[in-house]
Amino acid sequence: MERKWWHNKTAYQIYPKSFMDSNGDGIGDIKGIISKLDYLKNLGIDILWLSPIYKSPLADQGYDISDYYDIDPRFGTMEDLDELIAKGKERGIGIVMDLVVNHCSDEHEWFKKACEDPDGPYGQFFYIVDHKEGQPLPCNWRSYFGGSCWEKLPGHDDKLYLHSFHKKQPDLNWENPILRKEIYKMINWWLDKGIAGFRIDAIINIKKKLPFSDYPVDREDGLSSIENMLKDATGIGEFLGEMARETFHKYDAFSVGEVFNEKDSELPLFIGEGGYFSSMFDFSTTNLGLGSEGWYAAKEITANDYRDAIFAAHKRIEGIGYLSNIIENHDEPRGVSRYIKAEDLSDHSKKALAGIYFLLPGIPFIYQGQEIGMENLSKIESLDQLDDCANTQLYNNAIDAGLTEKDALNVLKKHSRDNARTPFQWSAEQYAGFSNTEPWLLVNPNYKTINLESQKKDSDSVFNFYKDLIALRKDPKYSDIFVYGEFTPMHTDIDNLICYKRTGDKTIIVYVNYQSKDIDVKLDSPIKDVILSNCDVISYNSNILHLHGYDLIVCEI
Ligand code: TEU
Ligand code: CA
Repeated sequence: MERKWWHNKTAYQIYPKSFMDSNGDGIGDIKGIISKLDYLKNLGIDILWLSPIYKSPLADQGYDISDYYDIDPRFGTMEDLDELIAKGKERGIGIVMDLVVNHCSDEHEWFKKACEDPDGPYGQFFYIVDHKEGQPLPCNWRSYFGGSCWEKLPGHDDKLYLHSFHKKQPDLNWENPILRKEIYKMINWWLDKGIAGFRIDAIINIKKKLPFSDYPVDREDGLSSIENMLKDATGIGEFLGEMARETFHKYDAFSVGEVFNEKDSELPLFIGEGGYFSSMFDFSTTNLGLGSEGWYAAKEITANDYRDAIFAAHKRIEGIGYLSNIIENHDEPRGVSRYIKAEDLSDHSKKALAGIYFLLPGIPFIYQGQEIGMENLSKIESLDQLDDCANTQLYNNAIDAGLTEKDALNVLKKHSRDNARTPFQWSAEQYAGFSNTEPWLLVNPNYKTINLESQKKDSDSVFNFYKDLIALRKDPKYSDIFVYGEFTPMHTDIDNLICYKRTGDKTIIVYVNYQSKDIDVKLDSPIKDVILSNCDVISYNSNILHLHGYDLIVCEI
């Protein structure tokens, strides 16, 4: 596989609104990010992905863009961003922007013009259909945020427009080559500004199965998940290939797709040599336990479920391309709260989870606060405490299924995206050192015990363990093995043991006892050296390794 500049990098995702507030308005901003560049450099970060900071009404926290060429004043100015790009470069940190082009905001110029003249050129930028009151809708697809994906076109009672997400996020019509050209022009404008690339939002949604048709109803609301239609949509490669050729490939830019439901046969085209994207995220664990009813009915995840999912994901792309590995992001609950049993949650088990994903093949992404072990909110008393537009569906689904209000709030406690959007916990000071005024979203009350300040000087902290993991991946003795080495799942017959081998000019085995009880593992070969672990005491002899609960041992054999 041709070596690319991004292969041996460590990436970090910032949710700007919650990272650092520099001007005391309770909202994170670009100057706040600039003030933390040395922190990120010291941590060992090479690629910095910013969730959207473009002009937006923030109906979906910036994933509803009203001007692709301007920065929302709540986050700062274009000059601030130019400064961030330049100062990032001085530190060897490339800025990756969020490319949100399945939809724009209903406050975007294009949509306003479409409403003025639905039959004119801008009307063709969207999916706008004629519709008479009382007639059936063009199709029964459910928006990702609940309810029908059809909404009346403002000012036109006889027309509807399509929105896969929020009704303030009208879908752009990628079947229109003029629209696509506008998108490519915008992408290249940003790449000319010197950003390192893009994370590409919800991109699998740009190709619909047309003409519009109903899919099997899968819930009480009489609608059908959009994902049922996506399974039938073919031909997305025409758009993705054209976009890559017209943009990313011309700049050797890093591009990572937020791709769900891609087909096995498409993988080489998606992330293979010269593929549509440099990489795509491994989402193999994010929907574990989820059925068609919704999150209120999700099953608990076992260690074997988690292991089998990530192992299958990596075997599936073996020899094809690169995955970008995560345990969380701005759409997910905190990884340590999602993938570690509540009764087992500790710094020890948080480090075990970190080691499992971090030493896999591919590019590790750290989401802001993950490096200090930030957790879900421990209590949610009412919906008003939260903000995310996706909470309503989560909550209503549970209530409609007969759960009590208390249990429905519990579903939010486990699955609301706001769990990942509470302000970064810098210190035990007021508002966790994020701002000197009340932040836009509540600070997790555990900030007094979980914060960066208290961990920086503690060599045993989660933070310093992440530093050790990043340093290990960059260590010239081992880097090639972790970046390009073979990946071999091991002992998949042993319950709750997550074990894999990485092979290059040396052989490294990662052992994780992902449960609270101790186990003994028969060694495949004598241990030459323990190169990283989360435990104080390691007991092994020439053929047995003893693992306490949540012990992680990385050894050279
Ligand atoms: O998320 C995309 C997304 O959430 C769907 O593709 C996903 O399958 C669905 O939500 C079920 O989990 C991106 C952004 O990351 C998210 O924050 C935005 O809300 C969304 O797109 C719309 O831009
Ligand atoms: Ca601010």
